[in-house]
Amino acid sequence: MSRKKQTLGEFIIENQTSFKYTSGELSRLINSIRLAAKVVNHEVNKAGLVDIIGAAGDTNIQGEDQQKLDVYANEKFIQTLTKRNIVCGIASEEEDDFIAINSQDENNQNKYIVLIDPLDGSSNIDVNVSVGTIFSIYRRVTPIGTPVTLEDFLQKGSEQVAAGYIVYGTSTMIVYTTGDGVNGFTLNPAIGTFYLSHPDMQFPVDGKIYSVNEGNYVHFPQGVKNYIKYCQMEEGDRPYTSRYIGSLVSDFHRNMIKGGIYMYPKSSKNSEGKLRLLYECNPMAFLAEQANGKASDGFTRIMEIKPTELHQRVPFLCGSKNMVEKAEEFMQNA
Ligand code: AHM
Ligand code: MG
Repeated sequence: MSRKKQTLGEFIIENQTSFKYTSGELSRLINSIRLAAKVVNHEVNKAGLVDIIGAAGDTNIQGEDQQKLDVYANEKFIQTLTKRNIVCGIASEEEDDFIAINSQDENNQNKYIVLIDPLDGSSNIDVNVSVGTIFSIYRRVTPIGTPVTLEDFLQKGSEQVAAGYIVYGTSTMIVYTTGDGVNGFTLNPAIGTFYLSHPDMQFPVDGKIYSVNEGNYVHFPQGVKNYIKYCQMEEGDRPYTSRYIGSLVSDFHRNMIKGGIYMYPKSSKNSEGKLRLLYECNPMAFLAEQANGKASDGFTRIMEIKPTELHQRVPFLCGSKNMVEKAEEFMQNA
């Protein structure tokens, strides 16, 4: 007889007490992300119908302006996170500055900070390719009941209390960690429930997939070029397979399941790379480490980098441990 699958809601309640700051608030926070994910998923799934029901910039039947999906996702996550009296500050890829939530109110006991990329890889939407949401959660460092400051957001990735992503793919999934391994939940769209489908996810220690935008090859540092050539060389279990979707979440997700490395190095065009430390690299690095993988900028562990700006970019290598270590070796010896 098949065992009943656990829902995300049941999993959150069951695991609440194993979390070191157990107060139920983090569980409520994850729950609010679950809710926003469903709403955004519904909208993302309709993206192909824009020609029929109206493109962004059009006016809908109620006379409201239609929004671009990344703007829509941003609003939905912010609205949902703001309502619950748990979060005191939000930073988003879509907002220049952080948003302080009721932080002038002395009675406000909210202690969590959320950093979010509401719809990453959004250029893929127009062509029906999967996109994702990435989130990262911290406890504030300034006193509760005072206004949040930039200092609350510029914490090292190693201080994260939870992180995860939603992948809007052939199935929609939430994958997250609270520092006790990584679990993945798949949405059953017929009933709007996420089920635990991928318990205790782990990167294979070795892999055979490398994911990088090779269009930038000539602009990459020599160490990265050397590593790419190593991946392509006919020797042992190589050449590796090249797979690049151009949606960080999807490339990461596939590599975690199959074994692989994702790279967005710096280049002569982008001196710091492209990806943002606080809401793209740190949460993925936390997930990677919790899944027995690794993340670095080629020289330093991502989660040890002390951020100096909200929208800071860093070079990013992430994936199966042995592959990341090999790439680091090439970069450090070039
Ligand atoms: P975005 O935040 O503007 O969507 O950019 C992030 C995305 C990642 O998901 C993806 O891996 C990368 O940018 C692709 O960049 P490129 O097209 O330069 O290869
Ligand atoms: Mg992004």
